[in-house]
Amino acid sequence: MSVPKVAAVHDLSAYGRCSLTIILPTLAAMGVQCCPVLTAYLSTHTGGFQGNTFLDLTDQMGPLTSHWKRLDLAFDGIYTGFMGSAAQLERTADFIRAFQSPGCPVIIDPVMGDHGKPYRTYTTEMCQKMEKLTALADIITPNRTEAAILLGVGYAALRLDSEPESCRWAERLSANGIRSVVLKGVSLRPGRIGAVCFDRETGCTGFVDAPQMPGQFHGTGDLFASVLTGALVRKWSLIDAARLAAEFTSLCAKAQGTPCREGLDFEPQLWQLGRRMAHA
Ligand code: PXL
Repeated sequence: MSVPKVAAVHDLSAYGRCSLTIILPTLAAMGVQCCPVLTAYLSTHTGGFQGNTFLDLTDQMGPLTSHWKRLDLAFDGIYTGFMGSAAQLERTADFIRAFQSPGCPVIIDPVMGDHGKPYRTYTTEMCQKMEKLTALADIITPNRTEAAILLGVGYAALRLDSEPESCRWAERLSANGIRSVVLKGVSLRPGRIGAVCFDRETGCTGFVDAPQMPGQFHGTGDLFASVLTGALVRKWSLIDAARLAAEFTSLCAKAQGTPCREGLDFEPQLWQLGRRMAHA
């Protein structure tokens, strides 16, 4: 089997695990090649550290897209996440339009916020453009905050503690069934956390969960979406990919125990992900 390739439109934050410092090793452990489309280079991520540097690489994205088109490159998946500016969202849409093809799922993690609030760098314009960008997605992976922003409903109204209600939100996010949805942060039982999945291929909703560790761990959303992406391009079904993502994220949080802004110590656990892929 040839190694599947994922074009990952993300930033590189040098310290504090998130985005590419999670995506590159995770996809590699799953037997997937990651081709980064670098949006920005930061000294740290923006959550929990103050005064980070931000080298904006938006101007590189157009020339990179043209060069890859001239080379006639093709990908088995496109995966996008955190955005640094409104212009970056436009270039990302151009990139997706240039490389989207049948058999190349576009996975958009609409990173915008958490705990009911947008991240401090996200403007209203960026949130509106993110909502437009999700129209290009085959699969979206919002958390509760992002789902509320995408649907234009209040955070408090979007409860994810009952199965029928969670399923209804996931279906609404599918935009009439045209895209699949993995809605994260669903907790139907105390001590468990997971996601409700709407699969546009089958029209069915399903639920996955795993033990929930107390506290907030930075970068769990990126780890979850990376594992999901890796499994999808290795041709796992949506529900199996989401289950693996929930279980592996939980396993890493359990192994670490102490939440911190440096993110999950996921590296020592990657061999387990490799083993799951090898035995699938
Ligand atoms: O985890 C998402 C993410 C990615 N990249 C940067 C971030 C964040 C979340 O805060 O700050 C730079």
